[in-house]
Amino acid sequence: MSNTTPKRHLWRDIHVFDGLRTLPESMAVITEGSRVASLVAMREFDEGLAEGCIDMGRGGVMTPGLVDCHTHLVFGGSRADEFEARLEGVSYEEIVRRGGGILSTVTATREASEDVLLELAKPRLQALIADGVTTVEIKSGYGLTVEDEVKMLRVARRLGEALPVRVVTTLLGAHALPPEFQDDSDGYIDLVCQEMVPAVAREGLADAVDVFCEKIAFSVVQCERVFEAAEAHGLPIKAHAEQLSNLGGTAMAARHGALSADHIEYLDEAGIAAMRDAGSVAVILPGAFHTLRETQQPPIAALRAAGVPMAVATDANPGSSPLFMPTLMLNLACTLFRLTPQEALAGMTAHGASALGLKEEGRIHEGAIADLCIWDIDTPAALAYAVQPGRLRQRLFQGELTHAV
Ligand code: DI6
Ligand code: FE
Repeated sequence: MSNTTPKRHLWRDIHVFDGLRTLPESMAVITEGSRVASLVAMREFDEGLAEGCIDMGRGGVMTPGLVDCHTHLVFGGSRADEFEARLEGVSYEEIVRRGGGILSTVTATREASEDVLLELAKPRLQALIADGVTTVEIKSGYGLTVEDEVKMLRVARRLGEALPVRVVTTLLGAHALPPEFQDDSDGYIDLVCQEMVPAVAREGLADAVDVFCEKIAFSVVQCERVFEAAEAHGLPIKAHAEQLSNLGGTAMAARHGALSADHIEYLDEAGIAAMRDAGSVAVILPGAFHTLRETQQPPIAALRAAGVPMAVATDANPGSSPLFMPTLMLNLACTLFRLTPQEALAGMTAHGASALGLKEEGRIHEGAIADLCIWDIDTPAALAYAVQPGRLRQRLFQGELTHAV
Protein backbone atom coordinates (compact mmCIF):
# COMPACT_ATOMS: atom_id res chain seq x y z
CA MET A 1 0.00 0.00 0.00
CA SER A 2 1.10 3.56 -0.65
CA ASN A 3 1.63 6.04 2.13
CA THR A 4 -1.80 6.59 3.67
CA THR A 5 -0.74 8.56 6.76
CA PRO A 6 -3.29 11.38 6.97
CA LYS A 7 -2.01 14.93 6.94
CA ARG A 8 -1.90 16.73 10.31
CA HIS A 9 -2.24 20.52 10.63
CA LEU A 10 -1.52 22.47 13.81
CA TRP A 11 -2.59 25.95 14.92
CA ARG A 12 -1.34 27.50 18.16
CA ASP A 13 -2.61 30.42 20.25
CA ILE A 14 -5.89 30.69 18.44
CA HIS A 15 -9.30 31.92 19.62
CA VAL A 16 -11.92 29.34 18.73
CA PHE A 17 -15.59 30.01 18.10
CA ASP A 18 -16.98 26.48 18.14
CA GLY A 19 -20.28 27.14 16.32
CA LEU A 20 -22.22 28.14 19.42
CA ARG A 21 -19.78 30.03 21.66
CA THR A 22 -16.26 31.35 21.94
CA LEU A 23 -14.04 29.04 23.98
CA PRO A 24 -12.72 30.89 27.04
CA GLU A 25 -9.02 30.19 26.53
CA SER A 26 -6.47 30.47 23.80
CA MET A 27 -6.33 27.07 22.10
CA ALA A 28 -4.20 24.71 20.06
CA VAL A 29 -6.04 22.84 17.32
CA ILE A 30 -4.87 19.81 15.35
CA THR A 31 -6.61 18.30 12.36
CA GLU A 32 -5.86 14.84 11.07
CA GLY A 33 -7.13 13.96 7.64
CA SER A 34 -10.65 15.27 7.28
CA ARG A 35 -11.34 15.59 11.01
CA VAL A 36 -10.47 17.77 13.98
CA ALA A 37 -8.20 15.53 16.05
CA SER A 38 -7.50 17.64 19.13
CA LEU A 39 -8.65 20.84 20.67
CA VAL A 40 -6.63 21.72 23.77
CA ALA A 41 -6.12 24.81 25.87
CA MET A 42 -2.73 26.35 25.04
CA ARG A 43 -1.61 26.15 28.65
CA GLU A 44 -2.08 22.38 28.53
CA PHE A 45 -0.47 21.97 25.14
CA ASP A 46 2.42 19.54 25.02
CA GLU A 47 4.92 20.24 22.23
CA GLY A 48 5.13 16.49 21.67
CA LEU A 49 1.73 16.80 19.99
CA ALA A 50 3.31 19.00 17.31
CA GLU A 51 5.32 16.10 15.94
CA GLY A 52 4.45 15.30 12.33
CA CYS A 53 2.18 18.34 12.08
CA ILE A 54 2.26 21.01 9.41
CA ASP A 55 2.68 24.28 11.33
CA MET A 56 -0.24 26.53 10.34
CA GLY A 57 0.80 29.50 12.43
CA ARG A 58 -0.28 31.33 15.55
CA GLY A 59 -2.94 33.80 16.56
CA GLY A 60 -6.20 34.87 14.98
CA VAL A 61 -9.65 33.37 15.23
CA MET A 62 -10.85 29.96 14.10
CA THR A 63 -14.49 29.38 13.22
CA PRO A 64 -16.27 26.50 11.56
CA GLY A 65 -16.49 26.95 7.81
CA LEU A 66 -19.47 29.23 7.21
CA VAL A 67 -22.79 27.64 6.33
CA ASP A 68 -24.93 29.76 3.97
CA CYS A 69 -28.23 27.92 4.39
CA HIS A 70 -30.40 29.94 1.96
CA THR A 71 -29.32 31.00 -1.53
CA HIS A 72 -30.67 31.22 -5.05
CA LEU A 73 -27.25 31.18 -6.74
CA VAL A 74 -28.26 29.58 -10.02
CA PHE A 75 -30.01 31.99 -12.38
CA GLY A 76 -29.78 33.70 -15.75
CA GLY A 77 -30.02 37.42 -16.49
CA SER A 78 -29.77 40.50 -14.32
CA ARG A 79 -32.30 42.68 -12.53
CA ALA A 80 -30.35 45.93 -12.41
CA ASP A 81 -33.22 47.68 -14.23
CA GLU A 82 -35.60 46.62 -11.49
CA PHE A 83 -33.19 47.92 -8.87
CA GLU A 84 -33.43 51.31 -10.55
CA ALA A 85 -37.24 51.13 -10.69
CA ARG A 86 -37.42 50.29 -7.00
CA LEU A 87 -35.22 53.26 -6.19
CA GLU A 88 -37.75 55.40 -8.01
CA GLY A 89 -40.45 54.10 -5.70
CA VAL A 90 -41.97 51.10 -7.49
CA SER A 91 -42.58 48.35 -4.92
CA TYR A 92 -41.30 44.75 -5.14
CA GLU A 93 -44.91 43.51 -5.28
CA GLU A 94 -45.78 45.99 -8.05
CA ILE A 95 -42.82 44.81 -10.11
CA VAL A 96 -44.03 41.23 -9.72
CA ARG A 97 -47.55 42.23 -10.81
CA ARG A 98 -46.10 43.86 -13.92
CA GLY A 99 -44.61 40.49 -14.87
CA GLY A 100 -41.09 41.45 -13.80
CA GLY A 101 -39.33 40.36 -10.65
CA ILE A 102 -38.92 36.62 -10.27
CA LEU A 103 -40.56 36.02 -13.68
CA SER A 104 -37.96 38.05 -15.54
CA THR A 105 -35.31 35.80 -14.03
CA VAL A 106 -37.44 32.78 -15.01
CA THR A 107 -37.38 33.85 -18.67
CA ALA A 108 -33.60 34.29 -18.66
CA THR A 109 -33.04 31.04 -16.76
CA ARG A 110 -35.21 29.02 -19.11
CA GLU A 111 -33.27 30.39 -22.09
CA ALA A 112 -29.89 29.43 -20.62
CA SER A 113 -28.39 25.96 -21.05
CA GLU A 114 -27.15 23.90 -18.13
CA ASP A 115 -23.54 24.71 -19.04
CA VAL A 116 -24.22 28.44 -19.30
CA LEU A 117 -25.98 28.46 -15.93
CA LEU A 118 -23.03 26.61 -14.43
CA GLU A 119 -20.54 29.18 -15.71
CA LEU A 120 -22.73 32.06 -14.50
CA ALA A 121 -23.07 30.57 -11.03
CA LYS A 122 -19.41 29.67 -10.49
CA PRO A 123 -18.09 33.18 -9.74
CA ARG A 124 -21.00 33.79 -7.38
CA LEU A 125 -20.17 30.63 -5.46
CA GLN A 126 -16.46 31.49 -5.59
CA ALA A 127 -17.30 34.80 -3.92
CA LEU A 128 -19.01 32.93 -1.08
CA ILE A 129 -16.08 30.52 -0.78
CA ALA A 130 -13.60 33.41 -0.66
CA ASP A 131 -15.62 34.79 2.26
CA GLY A 132 -15.39 31.53 4.22
CA VAL A 133 -18.32 29.38 3.10
CA THR A 134 -17.81 25.60 3.17
CA THR A 135 -21.47 24.54 3.00
CA VAL A 136 -24.05 26.25 0.83
CA GLU A 137 -27.68 25.57 0.08
CA ILE A 138 -28.83 26.31 -3.46
CA LYS A 139 -32.49 26.49 -4.45
CA SER A 140 -34.17 26.01 -7.79
CA GLY A 141 -37.24 28.14 -8.48
CA TYR A 142 -36.42 30.07 -11.63
CA GLY A 143 -37.34 27.25 -14.03
CA LEU A 144 -40.94 26.50 -13.06
CA THR A 145 -41.26 23.59 -15.51
CA VAL A 146 -40.21 20.07 -14.59
CA GLU A 147 -37.41 20.24 -17.14
CA ASP A 148 -36.09 23.64 -16.09
CA GLU A 149 -36.25 22.94 -12.36
CA VAL A 150 -34.35 19.69 -12.94
CA LYS A 151 -31.84 21.66 -15.02
CA MET A 152 -31.25 24.14 -12.19
CA LEU A 153 -30.78 21.40 -9.61
CA ARG A 154 -28.32 19.58 -11.87
CA VAL A 155 -26.31 22.79 -12.09
CA ALA A 156 -26.36 23.05 -8.29
CA ARG A 157 -25.08 19.48 -7.96
CA ARG A 158 -22.37 20.13 -10.56
CA LEU A 159 -21.22 23.23 -8.65
CA GLY A 160 -20.55 20.99 -5.67
CA GLU A 161 -18.43 18.72 -7.84
CA ALA A 162 -16.54 21.59 -9.49
CA LEU A 163 -15.63 23.57 -6.37
CA PRO A 164 -14.39 22.67 -2.86
CA VAL A 165 -17.69 23.24 -1.08
CA ARG A 166 -20.59 21.10 0.12
CA VAL A 167 -23.74 21.93 -1.85
CA VAL A 168 -27.16 21.11 -0.44
CA THR A 169 -29.98 21.45 -2.97
CA THR A 170 -33.61 22.49 -2.50
CA LEU A 171 -36.50 22.24 -4.95
CA LEU A 172 -38.40 25.54 -4.92
CA GLY A 173 -40.90 24.72 -7.67
CA ALA A 174 -43.59 26.69 -5.82
CA HIS A 175 -41.66 29.98 -6.05
CA ALA A 176 -43.82 31.92 -8.51
CA LEU A 177 -46.72 31.23 -10.86
CA PRO A 178 -45.36 30.71 -14.37
CA PRO A 179 -47.15 32.57 -17.20
CA GLU A 180 -48.48 29.32 -18.73
CA PHE A 181 -50.59 28.83 -15.59
CA GLN A 182 -51.89 32.38 -15.20
CA ASP A 183 -55.37 32.05 -13.63
CA ASP A 184 -54.70 28.41 -12.71
CA SER A 185 -52.43 28.40 -9.73
CA ASP A 186 -54.00 25.17 -8.40
CA GLY A 187 -53.16 23.57 -11.74
CA TYR A 188 -49.55 24.64 -11.31
CA ILE A 189 -49.47 23.21 -7.77
CA ASP A 190 -50.79 19.93 -9.26
CA LEU A 191 -47.77 19.93 -11.57
CA VAL A 192 -45.39 20.60 -8.67
CA CYS A 193 -46.93 17.82 -6.55
CA GLN A 194 -47.57 15.22 -9.21
CA GLU A 195 -44.59 15.69 -11.51
CA MET A 196 -41.87 17.97 -10.17
CA VAL A 197 -41.45 16.53 -6.68
CA PRO A 198 -41.51 12.92 -7.97
CA ALA A 199 -39.04 13.73 -10.77
CA VAL A 200 -36.42 15.33 -8.52
CA ALA A 201 -36.93 12.65 -5.87
CA ARG A 202 -36.40 9.92 -8.48
CA GLU A 203 -33.16 11.49 -9.66
CA GLY A 204 -31.95 12.33 -6.14
CA LEU A 205 -31.60 15.96 -7.15
CA ALA A 206 -33.11 17.67 -4.12
CA ASP A 207 -32.28 17.38 -0.44
CA ALA A 208 -35.39 19.33 0.59
CA VAL A 209 -38.50 21.06 -0.76
CA ASP A 210 -39.26 24.76 -0.23
CA VAL A 211 -42.25 26.99 -1.05
CA PHE A 212 -42.93 30.72 -1.24
CA CYS A 213 -46.02 31.25 0.92
CA GLU A 214 -47.17 34.80 0.15
CA LYS A 215 -50.01 36.75 -1.46
CA ILE A 216 -47.87 37.28 -4.56
CA ALA A 217 -46.99 33.56 -4.65
CA PHE A 218 -48.90 30.62 -3.11
CA SER A 219 -51.49 30.23 -0.37
CA VAL A 220 -51.08 28.27 2.86
CA VAL A 221 -53.39 25.56 1.49
CA GLN A 222 -51.38 25.27 -1.73
CA CYS A 223 -48.08 25.16 0.14
CA GLU A 224 -49.42 22.44 2.40
CA ARG A 225 -50.20 20.31 -0.65
CA VAL A 226 -46.56 20.68 -1.77
CA PHE A 227 -45.39 19.61 1.69
CA GLU A 228 -47.60 16.53 1.58
CA ALA A 229 -46.06 15.58 -1.78
CA ALA A 230 -42.57 16.11 -0.35
CA GLU A 231 -43.41 13.94 2.67
CA ALA A 232 -44.71 11.20 0.40
CA HIS A 233 -41.26 11.16 -1.22
CA GLY A 234 -39.36 11.32 2.05
CA LEU A 235 -38.06 14.86 1.49
CA PRO A 236 -37.74 17.38 4.34
CA ILE A 237 -39.46 20.73 3.95
CA LYS A 238 -38.87 24.43 4.58
CA ALA A 239 -40.69 27.65 3.71
CA HIS A 240 -40.26 31.25 2.63
CA ALA A 241 -42.96 32.59 4.92
CA GLU A 242 -44.18 35.79 6.52
CA GLN A 243 -41.79 37.84 4.37
CA LEU A 244 -44.21 40.48 3.13
CA SER A 245 -47.33 39.74 5.19
CA ASN A 246 -48.60 37.34 7.87
CA LEU A 247 -50.48 34.45 6.26
CA GLY A 248 -49.72 31.75 8.83
CA GLY A 249 -47.45 29.77 6.52
CA THR A 250 -44.81 29.36 9.20
CA ALA A 251 -47.21 27.72 11.68
CA MET A 252 -48.44 25.36 8.96
CA ALA A 253 -44.86 24.52 7.95
CA ALA A 254 -43.93 23.92 11.59
CA ARG A 255 -46.88 21.53 11.95
CA HIS A 256 -45.26 19.57 9.12
CA GLY A 257 -41.94 19.52 10.97
CA ALA A 258 -40.21 22.07 8.74
CA LEU A 259 -36.45 22.29 9.05
CA SER A 260 -36.77 26.05 8.86
CA ALA A 261 -38.99 29.03 8.19
CA ASP A 262 -37.14 31.77 6.36
CA HIS A 263 -37.53 35.61 6.26
CA ILE A 264 -40.38 35.74 8.87
CA GLU A 265 -40.43 39.52 9.28
CA TYR A 266 -44.20 39.35 9.87
CA LEU A 267 -44.18 36.29 12.15
CA ASP A 268 -46.55 36.46 15.15
CA GLU A 269 -46.52 34.79 18.59
CA ALA A 270 -48.51 31.78 17.40
CA GLY A 271 -45.98 31.19 14.65
CA ILE A 272 -43.09 31.47 17.09
CA ALA A 273 -44.72 28.95 19.44
CA ALA A 274 -45.29 26.56 16.54
CA MET A 275 -41.63 26.84 15.53
CA ARG A 276 -40.47 26.23 19.08
CA ASP A 277 -42.69 23.15 19.41
CA ALA A 278 -41.50 21.76 16.07
CA GLY A 279 -37.81 22.53 16.62
CA SER A 280 -37.71 24.54 13.38
CA VAL A 281 -34.89 27.00 12.76
CA ALA A 282 -35.71 30.68 12.07
CA VAL A 283 -33.63 31.76 9.07
CA ILE A 284 -32.95 35.50 9.25
CA LEU A 285 -32.19 37.15 5.90
CA PRO A 286 -31.00 40.72 6.45
CA GLY A 287 -29.90 41.09 2.82
CA ALA A 288 -33.48 40.95 1.54
CA PHE A 289 -34.68 43.24 4.35
CA HIS A 290 -31.99 45.74 3.41
CA THR A 291 -32.47 45.51 -0.35
CA LEU A 292 -36.26 45.85 -0.18
CA ARG A 293 -35.96 48.69 2.33
CA GLU A 294 -38.28 46.67 4.55
CA THR A 295 -39.28 48.29 7.83
CA GLN A 296 -41.02 45.41 9.58
CA GLN A 297 -38.41 43.81 11.86
CA PRO A 298 -38.36 40.03 12.35
CA PRO A 299 -39.36 39.27 15.98
CA ILE A 300 -35.81 38.61 17.17
CA ALA A 301 -36.37 39.20 20.89
CA ALA A 302 -39.41 36.92 20.94
CA LEU A 303 -37.59 34.19 19.01
CA ARG A 304 -34.68 34.46 21.41
CA ALA A 305 -37.00 34.31 24.43
CA ALA A 306 -38.73 31.23 23.00
CA GLY A 307 -35.41 29.52 22.41
CA VAL A 308 -35.96 29.18 18.64
CA PRO A 309 -32.52 28.81 17.03
CA MET A 310 -31.76 31.59 14.55
CA ALA A 311 -29.71 31.07 11.38
CA VAL A 312 -28.37 33.90 9.22
CA ALA A 313 -27.95 33.54 5.44
CA THR A 314 -27.38 35.64 2.34
CA ASP A 315 -30.56 34.78 0.36
CA ALA A 316 -28.20 35.57 -2.54
CA ASN A 317 -30.47 36.10 -5.55
CA PRO A 318 -30.82 38.53 -8.45
CA GLY A 319 -33.83 40.42 -7.07
CA SER A 320 -34.30 40.84 -3.36
CA SER A 321 -30.72 40.17 -2.20
CA PRO A 322 -28.01 40.57 -4.85
CA LEU A 323 -25.45 40.37 -2.06
CA PHE A 324 -22.88 37.61 -2.26
CA MET A 325 -20.98 38.27 0.93
CA PRO A 326 -21.83 36.18 3.98
CA THR A 327 -19.76 38.21 6.45
CA LEU A 328 -21.71 41.32 5.41
CA MET A 329 -24.83 39.43 6.56
CA LEU A 330 -23.26 38.96 10.00
CA ASN A 331 -22.82 42.70 10.19
CA LEU A 332 -26.34 43.47 8.92
CA ALA A 333 -27.93 40.91 11.28
CA CYS A 334 -26.34 42.77 14.19
CA THR A 335 -26.84 46.31 12.91
CA LEU A 336 -30.37 45.94 11.55
CA PHE A 337 -31.80 43.28 13.88
CA ARG A 338 -29.63 43.59 16.98
CA LEU A 339 -28.41 40.03 17.04
CA THR A 340 -25.27 39.77 19.10
CA PRO A 341 -22.13 39.03 17.07
CA GLN A 342 -22.03 35.58 18.70
CA GLU A 343 -25.65 34.91 17.72
CA ALA A 344 -24.96 36.00 14.16
CA LEU A 345 -21.91 33.74 13.94
CA ALA A 346 -23.81 30.79 15.42
CA GLY A 347 -26.47 31.58 12.84
CA MET A 348 -24.00 31.12 10.03
CA THR A 349 -22.38 28.02 11.51
CA ALA A 350 -24.14 25.58 13.87
CA HIS A 351 -27.70 26.88 13.37
CA GLY A 352 -27.20 27.31 9.63
CA ALA A 353 -26.28 23.63 9.49
CA SER A 354 -29.37 22.72 11.55
CA ALA A 355 -31.55 24.63 9.09
CA LEU A 356 -30.29 22.18 6.46
CA GLY A 357 -30.79 19.13 8.65
CA LEU A 358 -27.00 18.73 8.95
CA LYS A 359 -25.93 17.63 12.40
CA GLU A 360 -22.15 17.47 11.94
CA GLU A 361 -21.32 20.63 10.00
CA GLY A 362 -20.92 24.10 11.46
CA ARG A 363 -19.20 23.00 14.66
CA ILE A 364 -15.70 22.57 16.03
CA HIS A 365 -15.00 19.78 18.52
CA GLU A 366 -12.75 16.75 18.60
CA GLY A 367 -14.00 14.47 15.87
CA ALA A 368 -15.79 17.23 13.92
CA ILE A 369 -15.43 17.54 10.14
CA ALA A 370 -12.43 19.81 9.49
CA ASP A 371 -14.33 22.52 7.60
CA LEU A 372 -12.51 25.47 9.14
CA CYS A 373 -11.81 29.16 8.63
CA ILE A 374 -8.89 31.00 10.20
CA TRP A 375 -9.37 34.76 10.24
CA ASP A 376 -6.89 37.58 10.78
CA ILE A 377 -8.89 39.16 13.60
CA ASP A 378 -8.53 39.31 17.38
CA THR A 379 -11.99 38.26 18.54
CA PRO A 380 -14.90 36.45 16.88
CA ALA A 381 -17.06 39.57 17.27
CA ALA A 382 -14.71 41.40 14.89
CA LEU A 383 -16.01 39.28 12.03
CA ALA A 384 -19.44 40.92 12.38
CA TYR A 385 -18.09 44.29 13.46
CA ALA A 386 -16.15 45.28 10.35
CA VAL A 387 -17.07 44.64 6.72
CA GLN A 388 -13.64 43.94 5.36
CA PRO A 389 -12.78 41.39 2.70
CA GLY A 390 -9.33 39.82 2.88
CA ARG A 391 -9.34 38.69 6.48
CA LEU A 392 -9.70 35.00 5.67
CA ARG A 393 -6.18 33.69 6.27
CA GLN A 394 -6.86 30.00 5.67
CA ARG A 395 -9.83 27.89 4.73
CA LEU A 396 -9.98 24.12 5.05
CA PHE A 397 -12.60 21.98 3.42
CA GLN A 398 -12.75 18.45 4.79
CA GLY A 399 -9.24 18.86 6.13
CA GLU A 400 -7.75 20.11 2.86
CA LEU A 401 -6.29 23.60 2.70
CA THR A 402 -8.15 25.34 -0.14
CA HIS A 403 -7.21 28.93 0.57
CA ALA A 404 -4.19 30.53 2.14
CA VAL A 405 -2.81 34.06 2.10
N1 DI6 B 1 -38.12 35.49 -1.46
C1 DI6 B 1 -36.95 36.01 -1.76
O1 DI6 B 1 -36.37 36.79 -1.07
C2 DI6 B 1 -36.48 35.46 -3.00
N2 DI6 B 1 -37.47 34.50 -3.30
C3 DI6 B 1 -38.43 34.59 -2.41
O2 DI6 B 1 -39.40 33.87 -2.42
C4 DI6 B 1 -36.43 36.51 -4.06
C5 DI6 B 1 -36.26 35.96 -5.40
C6 DI6 B 1 -36.18 37.02 -6.46
O3 DI6 B 1 -36.63 38.16 -6.28
O4 DI6 B 1 -35.69 36.67 -7.54
FE1 FE C 1 -35.08 33.26 -0.74
